[in-house]
Amino acid sequence: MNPEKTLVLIKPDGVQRGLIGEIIARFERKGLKLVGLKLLKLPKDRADQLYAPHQGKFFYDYLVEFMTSTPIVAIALAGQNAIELVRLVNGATRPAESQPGSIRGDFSIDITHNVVHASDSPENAERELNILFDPSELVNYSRIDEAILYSPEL
Ligand code: 3AN
Repeated sequence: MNPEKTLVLIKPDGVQRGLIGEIIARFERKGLKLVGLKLLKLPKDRADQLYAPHQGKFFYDYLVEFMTSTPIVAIALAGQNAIELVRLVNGATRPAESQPGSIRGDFSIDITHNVVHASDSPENAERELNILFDPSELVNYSRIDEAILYSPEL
């Protein structure tokens, strides 16, 4: 068992296109547990922190402008290997590589307006969760289906 927490953002295009329920349902059905959830307009300073690793790249200014343009949804998810699994559910960054069946593969055609963001490593998951959530906003609980979702520790 490798229990992890990770951050997903439903980007402004996902919210504007009415995809919030569809996207959250996919993570729930996978067996990932919602441990934090909020709708917000991302302040510019937090967008800068979130995308600090991309500062200086040609797409940076537009990415920050887009992410702060209209509301987003921030989701904290927990589960076994959550970081890697969430990125599979989201699909690849490049539109030509995101498989049908993934969120990006099913709902997007553009590399910036690509509906969702997710943390890509344990270090970034911790860093990004701290940017979007106060620790008091994350909840600890058991889901009733955990006993059947996971095999026992052997
Ligand atoms: P991912 O979101 O799949 O982890 P990253 O971390 O490489 O991808 O990039 C973060 C975001 O920056 C992407 N979701 C996308 O919105 C934007 N981005 C990345 N590469 C490009 C690019 N070549 N042109 C425009 N936007 C890009």
